[in-house]
Amino acid sequence: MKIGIVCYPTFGGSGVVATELGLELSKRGHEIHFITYSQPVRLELLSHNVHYHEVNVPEYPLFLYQPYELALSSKLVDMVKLHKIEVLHVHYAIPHAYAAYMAKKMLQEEGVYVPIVTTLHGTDITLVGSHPFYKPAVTFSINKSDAVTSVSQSLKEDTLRLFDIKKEINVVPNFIDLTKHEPNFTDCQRAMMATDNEKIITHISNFRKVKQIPDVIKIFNTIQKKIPAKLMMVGEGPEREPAERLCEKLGISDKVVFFGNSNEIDKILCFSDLFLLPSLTESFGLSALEAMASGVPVISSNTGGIPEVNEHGFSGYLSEINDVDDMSKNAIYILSDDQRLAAFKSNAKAVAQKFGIHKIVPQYEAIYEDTLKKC
Ligand code: GMT
Repeated sequence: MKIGIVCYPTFGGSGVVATELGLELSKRGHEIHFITYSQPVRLELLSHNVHYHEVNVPEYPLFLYQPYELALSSKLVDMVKLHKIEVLHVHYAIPHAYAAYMAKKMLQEEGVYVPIVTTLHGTDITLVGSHPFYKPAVTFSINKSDAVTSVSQSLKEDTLRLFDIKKEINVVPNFIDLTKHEPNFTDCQRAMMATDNEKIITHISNFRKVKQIPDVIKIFNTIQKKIPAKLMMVGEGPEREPAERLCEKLGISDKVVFFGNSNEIDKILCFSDLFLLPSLTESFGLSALEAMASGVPVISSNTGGIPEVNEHGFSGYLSEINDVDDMSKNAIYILSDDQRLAAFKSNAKAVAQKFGIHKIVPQYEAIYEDTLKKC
């Protein structure tokens, strides 16, 4: 099939999932066209069946806000016609589902039919999309999609609760290329980061409020009082600077490394002993799955889709949002006994197998085929 993929090209989970999906589909013989405003961060190699088309938004001083949706839908029309794209798969409803619907209608005027598959990722529903200023347009574009998927059962339920949705929502969980997390794939440089007696704790996110970064620091602060440890903070975002200040205030700056954004998270996860994800909400928690695939147990909040990924008492522990004391207690419990830590590590890896890329991607292929049959 010739598939157009629209996503945010940034380090966010939705862009990562869209990019990994496109790359896997290309390996399975499909022709993939990424259509977005810059080259997706995990899209390193373009090839004969992986293409990238940039959406340009010309600046005009009259506009306080440049009309990205308009530029995107025009680009979609042009690319569908030029490359004979058969299906458009848009990741993150805002504004992609809306722009894709407009493109579809414009194409119909010219006798070209292209079905739209919309994947809901989380904040497009739980935080941004349900805002009254966006809600009618988000509801409309979800209902007008030819197929709708959500990355967890929890996100499906949130969508049905928050919006008046007439369309069937298929749950297609996020996935992971397990081979990239195999020890022999990664050159593990643990000795560079910590001594043998220190445990390595990791957090990866876009450092937004929803990630509860102060909780990450507080949990680590409690851990390091009992167990020699280092904290790896990976990612960029508005909460990074306050986090650095909090570390200074607590006198733990020498034990915390801020990496910024990284394309090599497997290299950081390979030497990690524990992953912290105390988010306020999380439709899935792709970073937790990436950690688990590397054999890193997860201490997380019990929110959204996280319990569909992190199995309480097996691959890690779940605590109520903001319950820093419980999360610290669970972390110390796992880390304080090497045999127990080894068992949690192997459990985490075992759970991650359920989300292997080869199990999940065929589900998307079946959805594309189904939408094509109906047209
Ligand atoms: O986590 C973020 O804030 C980024 C966001 C995104 O849209 O890129 O992530 C969402 O989609 C990911 C991929 O499906 C999920 O793993 C994340 O849980 C979800 N984030 C939230 O729901 C907060």
